[in-house]
Amino acid sequence: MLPIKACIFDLDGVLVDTATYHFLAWKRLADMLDIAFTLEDNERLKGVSRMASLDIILSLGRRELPEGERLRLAELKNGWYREYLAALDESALLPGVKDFLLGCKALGLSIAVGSASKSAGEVLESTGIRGLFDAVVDGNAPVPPKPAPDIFLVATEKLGVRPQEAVVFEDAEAGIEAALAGGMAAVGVGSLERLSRANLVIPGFEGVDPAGILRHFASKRSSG
Ligand code: B16
Ligand code: MG
Repeated sequence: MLPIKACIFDLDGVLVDTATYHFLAWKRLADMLDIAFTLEDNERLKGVSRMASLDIILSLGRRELPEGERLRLAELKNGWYREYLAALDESALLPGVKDFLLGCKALGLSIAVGSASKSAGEVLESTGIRGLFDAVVDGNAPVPPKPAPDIFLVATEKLGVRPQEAVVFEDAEAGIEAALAGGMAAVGVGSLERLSRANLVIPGFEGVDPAGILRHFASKRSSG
């Protein structure tokens, strides 16, 4: 089995607390449309592209709308989301994230971002971590969205590693499926119940040592 050489991080909900902002903006849209939308429903939107997220909300309200109107609503939500981003700074990094990223680099691992968001570049700049990454692949890449593995596969190509040499960190079921479909190891960041398909689940990065993650996968691989 191949050793781990790279870590690929999802952005929203893994590195940065922007998942809350996505929810608040979608909730505002759902309220405007008079569609009931809960935090539980929101789990289905995590890691999913903007238009696919809108379609999930419309299906909750059993609505069908023409393409032009759907585009207008998605743009409205994005405008509200970007209002939240205007206030973003390093304090939006989730606990332990900066130390974990620096720890990966100290171990000689390559690190990349693999996000479905078109605003990923701006979020990385505002939170001051853009310069740490060897590669960034975001929702502007012309590839199919998660759960297709392409966003992460492009990241491994940019890093010059094979998929089997990479670990993906994800908070969304769609992202875990994408990593596994691409032949990468998947670490769920969040609840074990929701992310049970992952190879390993951690609640967050606080107190987590990247060397421990490497040891975990090294022992799994040597025991087959
Ligand atoms: P945007 P990730 C995803 O980012 C979010 O989880 C998802 O909720 C959002 O709809 C998607 O990005 C698209 O974002 O509307 O900004 O292009 O978790 O893959 O980093
Ligand atoms: Mg996410």
